[in-house]
Amino acid sequence: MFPIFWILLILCGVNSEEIDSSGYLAYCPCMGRFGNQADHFLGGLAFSQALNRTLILPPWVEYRKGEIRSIQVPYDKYFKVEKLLEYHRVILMHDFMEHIAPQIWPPEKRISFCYLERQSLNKENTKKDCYAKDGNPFGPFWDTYNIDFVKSEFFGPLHFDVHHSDVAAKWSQKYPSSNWPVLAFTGAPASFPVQMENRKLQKYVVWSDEIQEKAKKFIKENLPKGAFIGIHLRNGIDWVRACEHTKTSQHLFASPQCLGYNNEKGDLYQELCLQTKEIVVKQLKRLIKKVKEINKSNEIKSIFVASDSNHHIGDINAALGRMGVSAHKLDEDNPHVDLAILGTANYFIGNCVSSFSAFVKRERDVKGFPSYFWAFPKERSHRYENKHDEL
Ligand code: GFB
Repeated sequence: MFPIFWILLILCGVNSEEIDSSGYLAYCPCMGRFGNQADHFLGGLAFSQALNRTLILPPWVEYRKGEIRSIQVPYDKYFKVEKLLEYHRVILMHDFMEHIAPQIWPPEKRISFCYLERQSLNKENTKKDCYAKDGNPFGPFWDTYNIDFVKSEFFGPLHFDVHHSDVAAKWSQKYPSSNWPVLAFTGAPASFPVQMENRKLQKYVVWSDEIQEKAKKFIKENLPKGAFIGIHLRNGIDWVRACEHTKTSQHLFASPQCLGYNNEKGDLYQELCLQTKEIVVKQLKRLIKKVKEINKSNEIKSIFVASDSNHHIGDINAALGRMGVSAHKLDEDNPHVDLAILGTANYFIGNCVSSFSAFVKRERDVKGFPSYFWAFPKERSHRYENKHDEL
């Protein structure tokens, strides 16, 4: 007999093939800005693949000056959905809510998942709960899709490290898709920084045509013909403050990308996080000279500078003008176009501690393009010279 559930779905106008009987996974990218969210995204993608659930693609959460509520930007504004499908089943959150949720995730079944109960911002709320919508961006995120939760589920001691344990099977045992068609997490089901095993998933995160076009247009219209170095200068006031932590920590944000996840390649130091203009100019000069020696037919003609604050265009032009190299930046503040241009540069020098730089490094690694970090390895170490000799 044809199961009544599927008859109902067809009557409701939903093709049974559209619904993934293995279930779905949603989460709020509620921590940090783009770089942090991108790290988490790779972990969330790996986790949903290990649990064999379709990943509901969260929008990117953005913050605008003067606005108290976050803005949710659909995943496909910046990246191609079809590329992700080469790795695993995914669906845009808007599409899920419009076509699938009415069938398998009605309002009374919406349960939020958190490891342990969280404290409410309202002290009068003492119930054990995830308070998944308390605060910004939590509330605005779920509100974008008119999602309210009726209950909380505390999933501890289960965790997200599917690479070093059989936890994926445990998730499936405890939360079978037949009873739990959607697992909706209060935060990303992933670690920060991204786990080493998940870095290669960057291959499936490919810029949308719109962003690629903007990047190409800028390069064509603004950079002199020839090779260019893309550099990331992270130097805003938030960063200056954050770099204070280099004095007391072994790792900060994305620093495992150069120091190694267990500090195999060294300890954290201030210059790795925040660079003087002298460090920047010196390292650029060195790279330009090296390229000149080894690749005469494609010498460096320009520097593309991406920065959250001070691009140092004047300083770089003053220092490199005599070498016939000019510095350029976007006219507008556009982090995604900055990233896309850095991803295509002939050479890249980034900030090892910044997860914004880390996005570029991963993209270039999967493409086989060369990347370097400011002040790494540490000056006066012989390894520093060797690294550049490798060019
Ligand atoms: O991306 P993100 O997590 O990287 O946050 P970090 C930094 C944000 O600053 C980016 C802007 O998402 C951009 O909005 N930004 C940084 C830039 N660099 C550029 C750039 O080159 N061009 C443009 N247009 N915008 C850490 C966070 O930032 O900063 C931590 O991971 C914490 O959570 C710390 O907030 C202070 O890893 O660099």
